[in-house]
Amino acid sequence: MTDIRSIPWDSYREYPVEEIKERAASFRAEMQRRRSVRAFSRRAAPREIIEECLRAAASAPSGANMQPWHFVVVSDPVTKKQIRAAAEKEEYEFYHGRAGEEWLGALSALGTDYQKPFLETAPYLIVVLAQAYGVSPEGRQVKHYYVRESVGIATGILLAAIHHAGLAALPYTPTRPGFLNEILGRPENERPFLVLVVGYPADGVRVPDMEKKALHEVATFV
Ligand code: IYR
Repeated sequence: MTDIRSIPWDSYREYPVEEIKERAASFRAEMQRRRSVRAFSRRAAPREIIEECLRAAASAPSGANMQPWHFVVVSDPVTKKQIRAAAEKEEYEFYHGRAGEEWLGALSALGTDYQKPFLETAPYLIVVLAQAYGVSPEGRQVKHYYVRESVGIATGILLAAIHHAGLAALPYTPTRPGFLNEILGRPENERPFLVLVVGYPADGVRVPDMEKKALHEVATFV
């Protein structure tokens, strides 16, 4: 290895192996309780919680440590209304033709349609943007690497952090998300990745009855 500027990893803690097993199982159980919800309460949640979850997300590994992400946290009611209106316009076209039969069939178990009231009711919309390239302080383009992988990892950590904190989230993927750049005034190098809708679930919220695949279906040990 080439000589690099390095520091000892003092924050690493090795637990006894029994404790590692317990930690793995308790995190597994905690993550298995997570559900995507599509009905949110209007109840506010402290911004500090969102800030902490974003700090966790921003700790994610990324290609050449370029950290090619930006998070816009929308709580302003007027902006949320604009986002809902623009999203529903795109989704209307999606559900009335653009999706096609196979896609609509796959979605039927979720009960989704073009209406997205949660974009206004939830206290926070975290718009995750992927930076296709960076821009130096002098205005030069800086190459970013493995952007989707990096932003995907950061988003996964964000979702886990929100769930672990005790709030609900919905990863919402607008069909044609370009409207988000316009509404939020984001630059050309940033592409919307997805929107995490965050808040308390609506009272008595219900979720689709569906299951995850078993370990042997998703993993192969060689
Ligand atoms: N973006 C649309 C459609 C949609 C697509 C997938 I794949 C989903 O898992 C859920 C929805 C919508 O949000 O309604």
